[in-house]
Amino acid sequence: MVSRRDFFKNAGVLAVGAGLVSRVGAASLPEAATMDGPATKAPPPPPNGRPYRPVITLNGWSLPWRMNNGVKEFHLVAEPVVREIAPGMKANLWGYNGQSPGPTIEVVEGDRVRIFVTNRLPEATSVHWHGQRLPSGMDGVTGLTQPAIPPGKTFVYEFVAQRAGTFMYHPHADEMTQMAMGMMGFWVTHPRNQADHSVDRDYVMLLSSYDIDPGTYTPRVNTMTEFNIWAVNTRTFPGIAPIVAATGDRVRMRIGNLTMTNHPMHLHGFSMEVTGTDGGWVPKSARWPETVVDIGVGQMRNVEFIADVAGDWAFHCHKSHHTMGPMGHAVPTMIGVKQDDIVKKINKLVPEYMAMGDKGMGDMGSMQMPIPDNTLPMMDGQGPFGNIEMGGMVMVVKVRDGLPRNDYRDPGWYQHPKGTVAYEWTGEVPAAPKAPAVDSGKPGLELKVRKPQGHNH
Ligand SMILES: [Cu+2]
Repeated sequence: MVSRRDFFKNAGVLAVGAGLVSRVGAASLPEAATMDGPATKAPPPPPNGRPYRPVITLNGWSLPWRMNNGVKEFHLVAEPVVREIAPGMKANLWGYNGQSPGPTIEVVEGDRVRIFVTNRLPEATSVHWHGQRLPSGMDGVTGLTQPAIPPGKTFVYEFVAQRAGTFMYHPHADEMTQMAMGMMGFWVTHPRNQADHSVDRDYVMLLSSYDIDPGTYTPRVNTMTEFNIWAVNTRTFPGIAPIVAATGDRVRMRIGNLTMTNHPMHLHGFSMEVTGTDGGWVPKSARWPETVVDIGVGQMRNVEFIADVAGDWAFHCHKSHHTMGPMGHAVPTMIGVKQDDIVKKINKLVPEYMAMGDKGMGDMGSMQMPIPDNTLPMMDGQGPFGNIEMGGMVMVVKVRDGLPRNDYRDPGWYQHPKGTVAYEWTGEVPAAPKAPAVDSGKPGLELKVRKPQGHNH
């Protein structure tokens, strides 16, 4: 038996009395659990209701509930939060129950769910349950299906989780502001039959973006497309927890995109398939192998792969500017430009001016240059072989032999078997094959290319 107290303790959750909400509602509202840090909290098995295997929210947690006459009751609190986006940078955001993204809500297909939403923001809000089948009046669109939830008030949503799958929640009130401020969360409805769609490890991650000037704390909320922070569960690399799996595990990653652009997510080392979307499960016969899955704006994708090769494998957005730290937009290319003298001159006028790399940007991470306070590490993930030279939407899938089933701890860096790491060649370099000779002939004539020998493709 897990007592309610133990449940909260095990979940690493600080329980906060509902009395903070309102005296009248205190007697009937479930506790509003809250979270104070960005560490991943692996949820305990469900204390009551139908069984399921919980998902792991990277750098996040799942919201506890109480059972009330067979109804699962949750309490979401929309409120200002402080989120550590990566070590060295915190942001003043809006979120739910202490963090951005809000806690993941996990239920089982067929559950009747009641969600109390308390608004502690300075403006009205609502919650839209993205992807759910529910009564129209529970869909959370301010003005269209309900009045907005004014500051200080609590509304109730109630519906049956009809369909197993992957969903989100986010405001449908002043959306541009509220989503730019980090208001979003995951919803997973587990299948009634546990054997359906079962995997060994099930991770959830929301892609979000922010526009926060280096040295400041609050996002610009009128930015439309030019965001400068590309985040996974409101964290950036190297601040994102690893995706841990045992060799041979079937791994699912449920990815939702609440940014204003698409993200082609690329998995190294494995082949993955889209097994579901926010619209439902993809039939087996309709799946195909990919190493890059594009997640469009507002879309959700369940991707699955067999983690059959041990190692440290990158999983990242393939837009290279989404794997950068806090770059500005107005940085000119400086490759090949000798800057030493000019930097000294500029520094007399602008002490904090930094030169951008003249041999590329790869050396930015290792520069010991002063950067403004509260700025993301710039391409500064330290790996076992040096600087990883990426930030933003980058994760590491860590596959290890013989990991216990419920072990999600960071196993450290992969120990490569002898002879399996790329290495510097110090011997004689083999002669590079010569390019085929080209006879350019007269202008306007076809190029004559000598046939390569011994190759026939
Ligand atoms: Cu991207």
